Amino acid sequence: MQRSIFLEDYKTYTITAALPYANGPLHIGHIAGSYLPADIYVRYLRLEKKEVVFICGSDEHGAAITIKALKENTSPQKIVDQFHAINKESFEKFGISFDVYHRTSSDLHHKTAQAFFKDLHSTGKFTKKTSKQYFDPKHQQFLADRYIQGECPKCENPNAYGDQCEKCGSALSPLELKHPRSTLSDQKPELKETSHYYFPLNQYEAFLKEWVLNQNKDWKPNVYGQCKSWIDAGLKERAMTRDLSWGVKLPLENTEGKVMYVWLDAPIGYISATKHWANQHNKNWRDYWQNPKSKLVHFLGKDNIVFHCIIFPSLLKAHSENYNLPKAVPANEFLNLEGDKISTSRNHAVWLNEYLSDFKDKQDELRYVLCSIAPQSKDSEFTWLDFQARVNNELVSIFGNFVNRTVVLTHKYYKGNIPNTSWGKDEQSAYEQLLECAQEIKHYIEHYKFREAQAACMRVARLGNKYLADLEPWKLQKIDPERVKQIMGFANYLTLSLGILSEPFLPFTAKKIKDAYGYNTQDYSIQKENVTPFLTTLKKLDLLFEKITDEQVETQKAKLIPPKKTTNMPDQKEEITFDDFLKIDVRVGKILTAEKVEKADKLLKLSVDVGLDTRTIVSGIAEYFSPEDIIGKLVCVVLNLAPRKIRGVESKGMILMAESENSLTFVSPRADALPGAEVR
Ligand code: B3M
Ligand code: ZN
Repeated sequence: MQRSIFLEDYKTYTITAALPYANGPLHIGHIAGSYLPADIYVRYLRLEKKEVVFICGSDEHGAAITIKALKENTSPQKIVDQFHAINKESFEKFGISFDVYHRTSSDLHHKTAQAFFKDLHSTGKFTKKTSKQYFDPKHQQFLADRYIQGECPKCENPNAYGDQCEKCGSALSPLELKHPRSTLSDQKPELKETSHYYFPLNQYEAFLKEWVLNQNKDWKPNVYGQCKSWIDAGLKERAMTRDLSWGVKLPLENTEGKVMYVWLDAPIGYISATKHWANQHNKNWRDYWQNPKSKLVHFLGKDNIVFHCIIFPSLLKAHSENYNLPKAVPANEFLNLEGDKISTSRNHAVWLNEYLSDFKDKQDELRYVLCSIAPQSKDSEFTWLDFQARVNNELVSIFGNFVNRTVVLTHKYYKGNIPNTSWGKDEQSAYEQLLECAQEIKHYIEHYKFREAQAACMRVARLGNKYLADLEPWKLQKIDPERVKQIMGFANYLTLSLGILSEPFLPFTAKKIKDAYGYNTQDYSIQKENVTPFLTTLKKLDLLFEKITDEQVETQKAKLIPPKKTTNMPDQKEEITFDDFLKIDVRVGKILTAEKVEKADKLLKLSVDVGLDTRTIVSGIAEYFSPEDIIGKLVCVVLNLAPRKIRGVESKGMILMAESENSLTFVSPRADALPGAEVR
């Protein structure tokens, strides 16, 4: 077994986990990709008594949040306030032990990001360029590539996006699309001149080749490989500003309406979060970002690799102060779910907040399974059946079973007072295996191999089960109680060691075990001299894990299947924006007169008081209603439908009806609604 890399020893550790966008809840893909591995690593560092700051927070800017606000007719601030609170709480409940969970909408972040921008600008690190970009005249805003749709020039797909055609996979630029339209207003966008600040990434090629490709050959192959293909493909300048109202304003004169590009401000969010934490804890943030004796590690998912390994390091390099570059970026691949990609829009996901309420106090069960299947080197898959199998066959049958046997026997034979005796050769040999497991756990964590580390931890539980099963103290108690004391003394030693070693992976369970022994030190050592002093009494402990039932599995699986249609009603129509909906002017109207239209069996000619005027509307309801039935009725009228001539009669509007196979009914307001009242 290789020795610990802590031989290099750093003074402080700056550990970041990607800042999730505050526009939706977290799902298990996020957790398995970034937050759980980061948390395991950090908990381990703390147990090894390292000075660590574990940084995260909400990424609260970007076009996606602005668009969501627009669509939901609310403000970006309201959206990020809502999801910042939800996600912060989920992380806490799940035991992700951030030292700080900051926000990029905070004042401190805006100031920090602006100062960063100013440094780069004033030292000539940006170039300014003017170009023509699509602009939505209705919404008075420039359109991010994703918000322009049109016909793909390669395959004629009418719904290609400004950055990509999802049908043929071609990478596109907005100007290549035929018949472009804004996804905000559905209207044709205009081309308008705008100036932006660009970061010439191409000038950092030599630096990146040396730093990433030469000096960081030990990075995970998936990370190194992605960096290499980016660098090999040739680096291009990238716009660092956007025409948006939501974001960090540029700290320059005459730049109204421009903000920093979200991928420039978000990683600076790590720095502002550190400042926030340092202010509160009487620390110096520079010790964590500018002291070469600090180790910076970024945890993230594969879609963020380029930003953390190529763009952000180049920006840090360009800054006039000496910032540390990451020592490692142990990014994970993607987690799939029940045979399909996780999809937020299709609701094909296991949401963390829902899991936490469906499975009360079962954080460690999900942590265990997500760590076991983490997509460390390639995409992997979560299924509920596999979740059940791992919990039942591993946590319940191996881990829980061993601890429970120790607890039960110690109480049965000694009322919880742990016998203190010497060790024989069985104990000595098991001790050596325990030390070996502990060494493996450390080695694997230090090399970001968390699946392997957790498996090594489970070997301690297996070792304990085997130790008891081989020696069968329950058979010896009557004939050799002295030997049983020895066995049970050592079984307790193994149990507490398991509690200590499992804390990075299963912190809630570890705490229960440690508390049962009154073990109260922050230490990751399971050496004899460190553990034995705590082996005096063992409190009673409830079962640590319970089996996941088939019903629980079925309930969770059912959540993922889109609800079956129970009627033969037509499918939902294509989604429209709130603005589209607002275009329709629906009012309360009162039918004043009604008469049949000559030679048309289905039509009635109505005069309707719509508050603003009394107008003629022709309606196809004669087969269901006779004129005398409906005079005086209150109805809903689409007021602004373009007038149409029907059988020679001009119809100005439409009466809303609820229609299914054999029935037609009016959508009628209550009697106290007034003609002209708006229906929304
Ligand atoms: N918010 C992207 C994401 O959530 C982005 C990460 C920022 S890390 C500085 O995938
Ligand atoms: Zn195409």
